[in-house]
Amino acid sequence: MKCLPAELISSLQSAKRVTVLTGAGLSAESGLPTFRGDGGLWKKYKAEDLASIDGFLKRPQVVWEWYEYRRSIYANARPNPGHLALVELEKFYPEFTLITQNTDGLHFAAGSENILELHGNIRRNRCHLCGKLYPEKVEPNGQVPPRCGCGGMLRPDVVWFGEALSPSILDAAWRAASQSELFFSIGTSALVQPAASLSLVAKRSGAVLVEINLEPTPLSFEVDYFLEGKASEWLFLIKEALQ
Ligand code: BV8
Ligand code: ZN
Repeated sequence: MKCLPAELISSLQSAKRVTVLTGAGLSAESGLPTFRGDGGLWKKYKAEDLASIDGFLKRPQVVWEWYEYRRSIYANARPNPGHLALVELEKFYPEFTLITQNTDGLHFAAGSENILELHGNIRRNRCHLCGKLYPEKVEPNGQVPPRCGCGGMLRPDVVWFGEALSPSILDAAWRAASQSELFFSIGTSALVQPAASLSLVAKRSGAVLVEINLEPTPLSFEVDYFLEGKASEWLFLIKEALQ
């Protein structure tokens, strides 16, 4: 039977500025594959071939079709109790920032508001040349990937390996991490940079650092609390502790 440590409950109840970083593990309970766990996307495909600039420029059609396949899986995914608990936490705290590495849009769908999508959103497309944004569903106009009016190729509006994150989004994430009293790293393998550094920025700035994961990660020896198990189960207990 899981229960929250008493000191963590008092930190939860007294905090004013809380930041949460989520990864694919939070969406696993919505049926979406993670990247590095069993059955993960990077077990079947090579990340550098499909989620990188080089991979896209080398084989744009293959990459476009792989994202169309992923979007078909994401289309049926719904927010799970872990996403919904985070919506309640946002209502409870005066200052709450939700930083996500996930590109599935499920935090928006759940009703979270102050969201920073570090790695973009697979439910949008953009022109690789001029950056113009396009909706998820675009007319194939006979070419794969479809073309923008400027002639550029469309691609999902995500951040690929080797691409820089949006400076304004990264700035806001850095600021939230450095000002938070309580920082949660939830459902992430803490391997991808610069996202993974945000937990350490929070810790170094004096935040209480909490990790929720099925198994330890490279971050685990740095945290104040490691809550082993499913994100939705721990987030339910955290939400209850705030009622
Ligand atoms: C950049 C979008 C610079 C696309 C993604 C060497 C050392 C350090 C860094 C680097 C290096 N070489 C290269 C780099 C930089 C590189 C990087 O970090 N590489 C790593 C892998 C070594 N980073 C970059 O390239 C970044 N850009 O650095 O730019 C730059 C500057 C200027 C100019 C040009 C360039 C860009 C990184 C973003 C890449 N894009 N995705 C897409 O989604 O298709 S990354 C991808 O990984 C996803 O976004 C995902 O969110 C992210 C992180 O993965 P996780 O979310 O953690 O998922 P994972 O499967 O790994 O783990 C799931 C966890 O959940 C597990 O721990 C599991 O136990 C747990 N879990 C499962 N179920 C549950 C659960 N936990 C709780 N409950 C459950 N039910
Ligand atoms: Zn264009």
